[in-house]
Amino acid sequence: MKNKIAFITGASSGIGRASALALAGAGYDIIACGRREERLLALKKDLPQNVGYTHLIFDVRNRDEVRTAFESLDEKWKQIDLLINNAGNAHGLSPIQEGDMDDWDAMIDINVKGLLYVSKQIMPGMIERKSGQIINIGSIAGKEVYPNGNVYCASKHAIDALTKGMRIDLNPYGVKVMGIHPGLVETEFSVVRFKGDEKRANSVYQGFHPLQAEDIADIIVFAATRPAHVVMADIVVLPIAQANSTILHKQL
Ligand code: NDP
Ligand code: 8X3
Repeated sequence: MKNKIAFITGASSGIGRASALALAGAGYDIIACGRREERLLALKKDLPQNVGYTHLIFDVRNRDEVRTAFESLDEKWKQIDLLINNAGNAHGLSPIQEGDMDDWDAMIDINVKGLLYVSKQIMPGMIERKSGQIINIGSIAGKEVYPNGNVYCASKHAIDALTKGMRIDLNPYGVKVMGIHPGLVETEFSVVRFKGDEKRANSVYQGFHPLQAEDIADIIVFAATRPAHVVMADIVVLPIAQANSTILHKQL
């Protein structure tokens, strides 16, 4: 019997990379996506030898790049069982009246439109085969709004809404749809948010034990390995120090 195939966006770092490793460990063949090819080549070296691997380089903001990348796959690789819509990031953290419009464009285009462009390529095959699973990586920022989070929170609320919408529209075809909404996970997320300011980024994760990318990957593997009749629909996962999007018990 052939391995199942997972298509993971944002597999070059953080949650996506950890998910690729965990799903490969669970016997999935991996299609790893991102813009940084050297990272995806490094990922391949870390995967077990007994799983299939291929990678695609595209920017989720560019719908032609997304389509061309998907179409470049061999037919066998197009039979995707599991889509992890993970690529995303925050750009900036400032009051809305001071927001940078390029940052706004980036967050809406990557987090929302990118997820749609990728899903648009993969949903038809799942519908035709009447099977498949889509896991969208939202955020606690998609359940609550915190000061200065404005547009990032809006983009993640949109993912929550799209996840619910996908679950409804794909329901007749037996396609499972899930949202995972993490709190603070220690990845490159804050380096991107603070535009390369490593000191500021590191300070986000000081004074408490943040979630690790592997914690989210564990949940993904658990959700992906439930019996056929079981859908894990929605989960919020937080580090123990975090009560919600604004209350964080730090011990500095
Ligand atoms: P990372 O910055 O470590 O990873 C982000 C990934 O997204 C990278 O692999 C990056 O790949 C990819 N990506 C970013 N922009 C694009 C783009 N335009 N086109 C294609 N790929 C892109 O952060 P995380 O692992 O933390 O983030 C993953 C997801 O988890 C995001 O959706 C984030 O919002 C969400 N999340 C993160 C939390 C956290 O605290 N870290 C908490 C809640 C949710 P490359 O640069 O190679 O293109
Ligand atoms: C990432 C977590 O709290 O910085 O989505 O928005 S948070």
